[in-house]
Amino acid sequence: MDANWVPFHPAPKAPDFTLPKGTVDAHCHVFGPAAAFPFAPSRKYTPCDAGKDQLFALRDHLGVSRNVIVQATCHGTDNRALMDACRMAGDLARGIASVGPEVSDEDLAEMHKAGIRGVRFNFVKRLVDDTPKEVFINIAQRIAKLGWHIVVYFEAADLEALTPFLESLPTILVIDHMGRPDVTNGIDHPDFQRFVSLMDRNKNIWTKVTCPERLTVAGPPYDDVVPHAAYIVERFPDRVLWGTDWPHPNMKSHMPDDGALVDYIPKIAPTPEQQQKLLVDNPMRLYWPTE
Ligand code: 0GY
Repeated sequence: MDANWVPFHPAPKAPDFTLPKGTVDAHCHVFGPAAAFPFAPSRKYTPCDAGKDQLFALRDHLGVSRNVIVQATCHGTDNRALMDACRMAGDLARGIASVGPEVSDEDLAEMHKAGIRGVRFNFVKRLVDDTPKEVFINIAQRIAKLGWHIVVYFEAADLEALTPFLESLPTILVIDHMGRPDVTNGIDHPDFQRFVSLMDRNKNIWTKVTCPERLTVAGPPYDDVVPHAAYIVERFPDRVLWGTDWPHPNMKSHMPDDGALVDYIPKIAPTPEQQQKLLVDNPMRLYWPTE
């Protein structure tokens, strides 16, 4: 583990907010454990172990029913820890993988069987080396045939340049953490409104109203992020997802209490209708569709 690595909260509080039955944590990760699932040589950080058993214990502690586990960059394109977690959870987890151009159709079929339902395209320079757009386009065309979708992670400054590429992709896109707005700019700022208008124009684009702990400048309880997230939930109630982001990779300023992250939900989704869509109906439609 990196010398300055901050491990996840050892004992999150019991949430005061009672999650609706069937809540999905639609953004979380597993790290290793490294003895069973070594980290990738190409990784930009080496985290603490944070395996499936700890994730499932957190799920039960918070009152969450299901997880969508997103491949973390410390595992590169080796999806074994992710697939193992999905298999062990049975129908209670789905996964988002990272794949390279070398992935075979057999690999993809195996992933589908394990519960993988999408791939993540990452543009955050401190996390990954550049991938040529043609590689992403080729992967997108292949996974579209499986009915999968694409999770996209980028920084707000990259949105303008990425927009034509994003709008050319053939599947549902789920954008991580509202495109990482600078919350010191208000919701009327052109950068945030650029993100809003991308979602307005493209009904296939969804977003996760996640990671107030990353976007905050003020710190817990993250009230400076509420206006942005509440705006997105109100405007796009059918295309938003929530998640913890456990075990919170690369958090340096502080480590959030996952129970407090649950208590933040009613601030951004104040009505029971919004909560039901954000926490249950939307992720179920995307990850557990009734065939
Ligand atoms: C997140 C955010 C981060 C890391 C990763 O895969 C990852 O390593 O996603 C980050 O450092 O901002 O969504 O977990």
